[in-house]
Amino acid sequence: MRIEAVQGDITEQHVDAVVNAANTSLLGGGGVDGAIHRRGGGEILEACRRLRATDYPDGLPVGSAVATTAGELPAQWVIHTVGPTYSSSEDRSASLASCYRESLRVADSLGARSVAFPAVSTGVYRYPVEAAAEIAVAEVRATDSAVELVRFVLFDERTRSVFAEVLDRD
Ligand code: AR6
Repeated sequence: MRIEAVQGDITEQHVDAVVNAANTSLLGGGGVDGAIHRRGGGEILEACRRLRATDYPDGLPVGSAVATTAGELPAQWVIHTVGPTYSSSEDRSASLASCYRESLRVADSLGARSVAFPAVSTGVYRYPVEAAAEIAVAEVRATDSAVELVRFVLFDERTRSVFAEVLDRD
């Protein structure tokens, strides 16, 4: 598996699947989630509504992942995952690791060979970037998957350089 960190917009990635930093409702929000629904069109929201009406009446649990069409995005699928909100009093790293592991499991079930991830939980959910990058890289490396390319797509240069530094460590 090749793992890389680039600066960019996740909605523009030509990969098999892009991961959405969603919330439990699956019905949209700001940040990556807002951008994916805006650029991907209404088909993604329709698919999310169907998931809520069928498999996830109570919403998608934190640390889980589920796929929908990518609508008008260049990718084929969106894999929605729900990161934990950061807490200074409770260690939620296992939930964040689960987002990466479960997203790769869903990618495998789709036959996706290239997957782009945003820095899940580091925006609205306030997870510190350094800790989030360490969890993301360690979990992707530890996950047994047929995915050949994992691309971390980071919106700003600071976040990209933190991910690149963690990737370079060993
Ligand atoms: N491409 C790549 N990265 C982006 C993009 C983009 N188009 N837009 C923002 N980022 P966030 P979270 C970066 O807030 O912390 C939503 O309202 C951003 O700078 O998108 O998991 C959901 O509905 C940050 O580094 O996700 C949830 O309610 C990173 O992506 C909640 O926010 C993640 O920021 C999820 O919060």
